[in-house]
Amino acid sequence: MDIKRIATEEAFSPPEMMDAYRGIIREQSVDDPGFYSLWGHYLTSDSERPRAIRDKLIDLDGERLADMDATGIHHQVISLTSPGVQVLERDLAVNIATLANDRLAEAVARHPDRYTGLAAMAPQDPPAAAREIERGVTRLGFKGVILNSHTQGEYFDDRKFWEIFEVCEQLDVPVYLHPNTPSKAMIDPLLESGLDGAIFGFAVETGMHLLRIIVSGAFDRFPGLKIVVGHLGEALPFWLFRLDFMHGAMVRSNRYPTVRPLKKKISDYMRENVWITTSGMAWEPAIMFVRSVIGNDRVMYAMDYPYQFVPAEVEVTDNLPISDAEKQAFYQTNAEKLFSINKTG
Ligand code: 1DF
Ligand code: MN
Repeated sequence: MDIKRIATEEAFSPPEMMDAYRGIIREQSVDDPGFYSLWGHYLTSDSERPRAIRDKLIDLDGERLADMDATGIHHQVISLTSPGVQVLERDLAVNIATLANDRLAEAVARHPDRYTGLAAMAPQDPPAAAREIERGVTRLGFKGVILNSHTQGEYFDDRKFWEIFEVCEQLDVPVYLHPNTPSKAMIDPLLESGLDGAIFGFAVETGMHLLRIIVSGAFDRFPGLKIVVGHLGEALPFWLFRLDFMHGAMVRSNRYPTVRPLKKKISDYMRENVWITTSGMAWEPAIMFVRSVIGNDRVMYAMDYPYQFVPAEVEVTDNLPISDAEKQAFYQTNAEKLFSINKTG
């Protein structure tokens, strides 16, 4: 069977954004300990992995395509690396999002069969973000939007961001809710033990963000909104039973004025509005579990290039104990449908 492997959480950065990050580190100009932990490491360390990541992030041609060929990845869904422009001062954030989108669109135009792009945007300026998403989708051909979790401590359950959800629902493009380091208000106990990054803090932050969005009623307001999460759902699939039980109990007993009844159970939104990728989770039992509770038609492959460029991991998903048709859905057709990727691509 001729299966195309589509990797759905693959990162890039224009050099200009890396320069902006260097400026923040030099000036210590944002109050975001997670940012310094993450990018202080990747931008200043001389060890092998951060050096390789720095080089691969800014490449959208030779090395990236060679790495894809070497691992049998036919197609990447590419997005601006975390935290994207969300850590930048508002006007610079708007400008860098535009620049990143122009660069990514040019790369997709050079390699249309190999890349699909997601639009970057600056939640710091919601009307500008909505306009940039519209430009990205209707003019640049992007097939979704990247949201790198919190924006300077703010989360998308806040109604001030909902015009961004509204335009995504209207354009029928998914929002990839990608990790960021935990926001300042919650990072301390993780940071002091070295657990703030991709090892665990990313999932704490991002799983919580998705839950905040769900319990806020955002999917009742925008029933067509589609959200993608990586890392096998940032641990939420394992929690569905308890989430449903406790949310129902809390609503019935009126425990919090902010916890309102929802039209559906939390697990229903997870199965109807959420898609899940395997980024960083090349582990058969966990993948099989998530497929069983979320559905085979909404679990997709992701590598997390260049952060987790481990060629041998592709064998794990190649060897999943599923039929060829299911494997084609997992690697290819689920992503083609969700991101409207041309079948010939
Ligand atoms: C890391 C992992 C960094 C992921 C990422 O973006 C990232 C890491 C800055 O290992 O530090 O996207 N990830 O998704 O697992
Ligand atoms: Mn990632």
